[in-house]
Amino acid sequence: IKNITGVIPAMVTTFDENENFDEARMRAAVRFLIDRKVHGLYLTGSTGESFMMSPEERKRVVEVVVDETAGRIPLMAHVGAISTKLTVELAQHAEEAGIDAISSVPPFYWGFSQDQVYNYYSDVTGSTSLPMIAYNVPLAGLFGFDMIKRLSTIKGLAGIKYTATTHFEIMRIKEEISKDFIVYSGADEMAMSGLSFGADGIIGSFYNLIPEVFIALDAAVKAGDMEAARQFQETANAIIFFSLPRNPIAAIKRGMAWMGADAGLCRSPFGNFDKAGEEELKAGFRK
Ligand code: HMN
Repeated sequence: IKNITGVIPAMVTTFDENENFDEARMRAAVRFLIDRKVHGLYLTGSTGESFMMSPEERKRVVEVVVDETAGRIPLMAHVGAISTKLTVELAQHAEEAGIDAISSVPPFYWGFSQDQVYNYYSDVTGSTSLPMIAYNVPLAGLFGFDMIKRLSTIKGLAGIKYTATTHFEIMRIKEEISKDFIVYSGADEMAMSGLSFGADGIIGSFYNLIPEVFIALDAAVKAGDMEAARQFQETANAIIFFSLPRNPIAAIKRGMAWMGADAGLCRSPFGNFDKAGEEELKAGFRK
């Protein structure tokens, strides 16, 4: 896991016109991202629309991406589901398929107790020999620092994907838990902040679309060139904030299509762009 750092797209899942998983488009998207020098891929997360997919479909996506990647870059698979049993099944499948690390949101919807969440991570992490990256994201319920600390005591729980915006905690994790506890910053519009507060890498949706801007940003932060980093962030944020109110996952997929990797469509109820919407999007991105 030590070598999974840098810019990691939370990869989109490609669906066809009938909302079925489109394997050929997925393979093309993997090649597109590897050609653009991303440092790894994060599969079947929120951006991958995983909560709208069956377990069999999620497994198939993992298998296809492992096959197409052929070991060229490291792969993480988000295996989160509400029940421990299903998550363990997906985690063990990911390990057999050849994934390098697993990740999971906490069980959500019923408002599980801290002990239940802890037990979930402990059981899932113990079910494979892969490192686990816990996922701190407002949509599934943020952990809070004490819970992060508690989760870090689980053997094999190697780090956290931190999609909260309270970045002082990234620094605190490195200081009070361990500098070896891995942190991936998850808010693309704050990538510079996450990296400069000590994150080991960044995982997010927009790295499917404009990875080179973030690869340059990451390099600038590492070189201590904060002015250059700020400019890259500003460029990226124009695209991010134009997309956010307009169905961002579908927008990312359309943008990839214009660049030669048709990442297909989104599943309902997300919806997609009609011709006029796509033209407006294109014009907005050009600006
Ligand atoms: C994933 O699991 O697919 C992600 O990595 C999600 C990622 O962290 C995104 N956050 C959410 O979707 C809540 C961000 O990339 C986000 O889309 C971006 O920062 C724009 O706000």
